[in-house]
Order: sequence, then structure tokens, then C-alpha cells
Amino acid sequence: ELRYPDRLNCAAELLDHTDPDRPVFHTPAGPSWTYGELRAHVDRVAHVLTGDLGVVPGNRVLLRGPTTPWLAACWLAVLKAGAVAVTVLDRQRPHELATMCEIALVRHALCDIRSVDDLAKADIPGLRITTYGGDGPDDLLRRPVPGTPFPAVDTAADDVALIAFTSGTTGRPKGCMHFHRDVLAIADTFSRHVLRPHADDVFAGSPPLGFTFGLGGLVVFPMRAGASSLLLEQAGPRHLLPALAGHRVSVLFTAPTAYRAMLDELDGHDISSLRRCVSAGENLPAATWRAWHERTGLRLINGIGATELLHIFVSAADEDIRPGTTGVPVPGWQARVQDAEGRPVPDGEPGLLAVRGPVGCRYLADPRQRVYVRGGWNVTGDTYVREPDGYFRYVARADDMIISAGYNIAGPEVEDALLRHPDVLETAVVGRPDETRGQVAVAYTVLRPGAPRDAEALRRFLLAELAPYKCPRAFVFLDALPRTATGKLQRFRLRIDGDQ
Ligand code: 3SK
Repeated sequence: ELRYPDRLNCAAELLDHTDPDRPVFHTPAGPSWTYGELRAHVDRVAHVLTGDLGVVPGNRVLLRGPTTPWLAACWLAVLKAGAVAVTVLDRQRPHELATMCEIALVRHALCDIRSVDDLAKADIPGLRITTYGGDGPDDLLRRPVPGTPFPAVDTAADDVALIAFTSGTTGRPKGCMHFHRDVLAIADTFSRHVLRPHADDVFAGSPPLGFTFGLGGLVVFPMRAGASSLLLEQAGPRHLLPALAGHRVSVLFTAPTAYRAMLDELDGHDISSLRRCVSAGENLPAATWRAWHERTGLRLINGIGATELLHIFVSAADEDIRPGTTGVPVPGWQARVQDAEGRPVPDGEPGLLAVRGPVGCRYLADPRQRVYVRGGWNVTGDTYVREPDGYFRYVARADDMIISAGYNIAGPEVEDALLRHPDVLETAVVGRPDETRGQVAVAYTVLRPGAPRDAEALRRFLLAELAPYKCPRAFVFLDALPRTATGKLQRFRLRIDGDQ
């Protein structure tokens, strides 16, 4: 069991235990920051927050900007000052920002000058916006501050440190409150036991810091290990590959589709420094796992995480990895599969994934808390099977099962088969209402550039791979699949307007 002192400031914990001369953040262009420099920058921001801006412990401070060392420094400064960081995505638009500020009662924002327009447009009552990275005298980084270190505010381990928003793939955003101890717990469970990082590791990846997948993987995990992180403002598959070689990245975080896209671009890129590749954010098809392994010799670390639980809670490391499964509960976590009434279902049968561990879901003033947390278990909304050997296998999102003429079809199983076709880049298989069958499966597919849009060829290919009832009744070719700002597939949009 994890134990933390009653008084705990997680920012101070992350900042104060590493040699000040060790590197902490790299960027593709600028010089790297050391831990000593980061501490000085964090203290400067904390002085401005608590001085000029009048922020007091417990105030909620919105953070918005591209993935840069300054964004990470602001996040650490807010926590060090005992305030609550409300991390949002750079891609979120004015009305989304306004909703989140209303839910979280945000009064202050620290915003990269390049991201300020949408925040200003949101016209949020009472919000005081302070920008950084500009050249005006009011810029956060240009204000005069005392030259003395900023003493960390004496927070309790279970004071709220951050509010992370999730909208899932649809619906009004939910703010998830996480404590100072939770921030350390994700590093002391998933990172410590699965990644097993050392101080020479260089982390990098695509998820932004406004998504807890990125915050953990690019800031909390490296800092907890005294390691460093390459922060990329542009982190699409095409940007990741050259960056990996340039900075000898050893731990990579990205989503299954990015691994798939990188496979097409690998030639000529040196990825010999990589030793851990984490895939999360979406189900990892076995076909993608195998293709990556064949080309690189690396075993992708699959994981399921949630903003509600801050990071990854089921996964596996090294030789324990079994392609086609997510893994086993990360040490410190428990997981089971249960029915709609909360009764455990036998191994081998599908049901709802339920987990509990050091971090729990705490929605901010939202009745959906009662749906997510039932009988002490966090019910994630994913359908899973626990195999007799204890491995958890993803079936579908609970609301994504397709029921066609009495058959249950799991979209991801069909997608995995389609992804084995060499022309298929991405695909989503969803149910469409049908008068006679209730629903029929439709495959929305993005092909590799130049591949022929040949539905019949895909159908023949699938019939050789799957039982005929699982074969989609229709194939629709798209240029891209609809995704949320964090890159999750929006199946509901395909169900509503996929053919338009
Ligand atoms: O998949 C997710 O939603 C997620 C959320 C937080 C941390 C990690 C992950 C993979």
C-alpha cells in the first residue's frame, strides 16, 4: 500500500529531490532546462501568483498553452503555491473554456500569449488572464519578483491539486478533482512498476499536458525518477520520429493510431534509443502491436487509463505483455469484471470493467459521480473479459456493442481484423439502426494514400478472418475519423452523421 505523509506538496516533492544540475526539460530548438533552473522559474511564477495576482491556496487557476517547459513550470508553480491547476487543452474553443471555468469557478488564468485569443473571446465573467511568452511589461515572466526562493505552501496530502476535465467522447465536461497524493501515486504505481524508469531516461510523446495522459507521462513520471523529458509543441507522428533520434528518447507515449502512422514513416529514422513505448488513450489492436513489434523489435506497453483516475491502472511490462490484451491490474490497483448490478461475472464472460486503487473518481458537483462510482468501485464504461489467466481483454466501450439480428458484435474485434488489411490505415466499426436486424455494422475506414476504395475487396478479406455475421454490411470511406481534442474516436458522430 502507498503511504504518504499527511502534509504533502507534490510540486515540492517533484522539484526538490534531484541534483539541480541534471536536465529536466528539452525542446527541439532551445537549450535544455536543468532542475535548478526549473526551480528558479517555478519560484518566480509562484511569487507573481501570490503577490501581484493575489492568488491564495485553494484558488483555481486555468492553464492553457502549447506543450512547453513554461507551461509545465506554471503548473508546478500553481501547485507549489497551494492553488488548484485547471488544465485545459489548447484545442478547446471559447464555449468549452467558458463551461469549464463556470464548473470549476476559475478566476485566474495563466495563458501562453499564442493561445490567448480564444480565452479572451470566451469572455468569462471575473476571469483575470495573465499571459506568458510575450514582450509586454505585464507578461508573467517580466514582472519584478523577490529574488528569494518561494517556500512551498504546506498543503495536506488530500488537498485538491488539480481539476482535469473529461468530456469522454460526448456530453457536458466533467471536472475530476485530484489530490496532491494522487499525483505521486500515478508515478509510484504505473510508472514505477511498468516503466521502471531511471534517471538517464528521456521521455517524449504526443499527448498534451492538458490531458492527464500527457501530464503524467511528460512531467510527473520523468520528474519523479529524476529523469528528463522532451516537450514538443508539435507532436504528430511526423514530428515525433525526427525528435526521437535528435534527443535519444527512451520512453515514448502516444496513441495506437500514431504508432500505426509511424510505421509508414520509419525508414531513415533512428529509433534505437527507444526502450519503452506506451500505447493508451484507446484500445490497441493486436494487429498494430504485431506490426510495431515486427518492424522495431519493441513490445508496445498497452494500458487503460482515465482522467477520472488520473492515469493508467491496467497494463503489463516486458515479457508479461500479451498482445490482444490490456494486461493485469498495475500493482496498487484492483480490477474486476462485473454485471450492471455490480456482481462479479465469471472469467471468460464479458462485463463492465471496475477498478479501485490509490486514486478515485471525484467529479466536481456532478450527479454522474453515482454512475461512475458504485459500491466503492470505479466503473469505467468499458466492456472487458477477464481471461482465466488473469489478463484483461478489451471488448468495446459498454455503449458500443452492436446488436445485429440477435448477435453481439464488438466493433474493436472487427476493426482489428480490418487493420490487418495492408490498405487500411484507420477504421471504426459502429452500429446503424436497421428495420429488420435492429442494427447493422458499418465500417468507416481511412485508407492509405493511393489505395483503391474497394469495399468488395475488404468484405472478401474480412470473410476470411471473421464469422460472417461480424462482417460489416456497409463500408464507408472517409479522409479522417472524427476525434475529440484528446484524440479519442467519436463513435457517436459516426452513428449520427457518418455517411454525410
Ligand atoms: O485513455 C485515457 O483517457 C487516459 C486518461 C488519463 C491518463 C491516461 C489515459 C490513457
